[in-house]
Amino acid sequence: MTNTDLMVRMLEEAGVRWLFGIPSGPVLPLIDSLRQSSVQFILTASETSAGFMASTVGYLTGIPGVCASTVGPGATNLTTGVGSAWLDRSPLLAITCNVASAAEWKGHRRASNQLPDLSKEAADAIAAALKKAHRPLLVTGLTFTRVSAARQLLQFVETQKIPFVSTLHGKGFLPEDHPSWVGVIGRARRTNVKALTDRADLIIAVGYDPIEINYEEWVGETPVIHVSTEVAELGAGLNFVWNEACDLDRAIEAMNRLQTFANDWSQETWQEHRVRLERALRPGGSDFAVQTVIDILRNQLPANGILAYDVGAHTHQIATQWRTNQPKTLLATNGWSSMGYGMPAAYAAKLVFPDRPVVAVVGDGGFQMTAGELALARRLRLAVPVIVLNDGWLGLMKVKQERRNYPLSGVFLGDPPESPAHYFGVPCRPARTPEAFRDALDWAFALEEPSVIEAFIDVESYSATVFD
Ligand SMILES: Cc1ncc(C[n+]2csc(CCOP(=O)(O)OP(=O)(O)O)c2C)c(N)n1
Ligand SMILES: [Mg+2]
Repeated sequence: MTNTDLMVRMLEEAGVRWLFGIPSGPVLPLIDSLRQSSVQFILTASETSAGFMASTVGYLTGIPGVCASTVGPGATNLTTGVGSAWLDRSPLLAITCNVASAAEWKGHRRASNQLPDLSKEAADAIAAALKKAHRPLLVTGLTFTRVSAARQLLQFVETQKIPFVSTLHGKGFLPEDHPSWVGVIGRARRTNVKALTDRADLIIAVGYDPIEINYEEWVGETPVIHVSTEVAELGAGLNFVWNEACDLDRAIEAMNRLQTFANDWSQETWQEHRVRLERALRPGGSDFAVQTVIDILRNQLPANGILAYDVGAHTHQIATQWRTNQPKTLLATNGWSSMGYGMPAAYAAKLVFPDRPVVAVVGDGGFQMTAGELALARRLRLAVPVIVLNDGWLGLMKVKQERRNYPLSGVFLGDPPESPAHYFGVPCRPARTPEAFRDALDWAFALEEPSVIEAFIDVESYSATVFD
């Protein structure tokens, strides 16, 4: 048995099913050992995508996603995906080739079963704070996505009759059609959401990871109870009344056993807030803007369908506008936040769940970075529609220049050309109206192969929704 045979056997024993990457001379023995194994080698167009695909498999399955590259440029390309997995907290194993070096990497490990059970102390702290509070608010985040039974927290919400918000990553782990749902923090129409969260006089953060949005950016001096597997950093001005690392599942169980504490919120307040938010997300102007695309797609994608999206102005809009009641139906990067994530993530999701509809939404800038992966989708016949938001701009950069009163410069991609019949053999259709987009989606979902839909949207609506 060779070293690479042994590596591959270990991957098999861990339940790994795919290894993503691009070979080089030193990687060839590994590729050769894979041939006889249950682990499939998936050739990507760039190592960056291999890293994103591995990160997505890790997130969806809990088994580390595996990627491999050559030394030097392969490894530096791969690190973009590795960084993304690191900050999105996805298990990932990256394999590259060795060069002689004295450097030694020391990792650290802490299994979740080593976390103290502070459930009683946490529940006591919450009870004492709830007793004093008039308008408590619950927030969930990235760490909450790893609890065993996220839905159980709904019992706490309903017993205490309190509203909840989430971060982008927390979406779907509590149902977003619940009367207590009041939004997503820090994304499109953030000021609408902040108008409500600013009224809270207690923030109960369950599984909140500041990697997405630092507390400093939105909580002010409001008392915070931080219940998570990691303690939060004590930023200046923050007012933590509880901040301990503990077993989150046990803490939620204890929270559910608390008696009801009265508060001053009313469901009407939350309902009026939601109506205002929905309206603000859909400013008038063009008939065919990002919000139209999102509404139509939401309507046509089944509840168990998976949407992977990229990084740009559209990320902000999707995070606030998209509604889901199902965990892990939205794939996005929100820490490292690298463009180019959306397409590989969607393809990885289709490998993991071949029987579920999977779709990618990407900006035209991100598409130009990753279009080569369409060749991968064609080779593997991954029936994933890629929706390109062809607005002609690095939309997020355009909005940022406007907000900071810079003249627009260096952010125009050019007027989008007519759509080609195909990219790398993957068929493509244009959509310039809501009707054409609906038809194109029907066409794409009926195909048993990959497709591209180019939605020629008006960029201007972002100026009203993103960073406002
Ligand atoms: C690899 C990488 N480079 C640059 C950025 C900074 N950045 C964030 S969004 C964005 C523009 C994205 O444009 P596009 O893909 O067209 O999406 P849109 O904003 O138009 O929705 C840029 C340049 C980034 N996040 N990642
Ligand atoms: Mg764009």
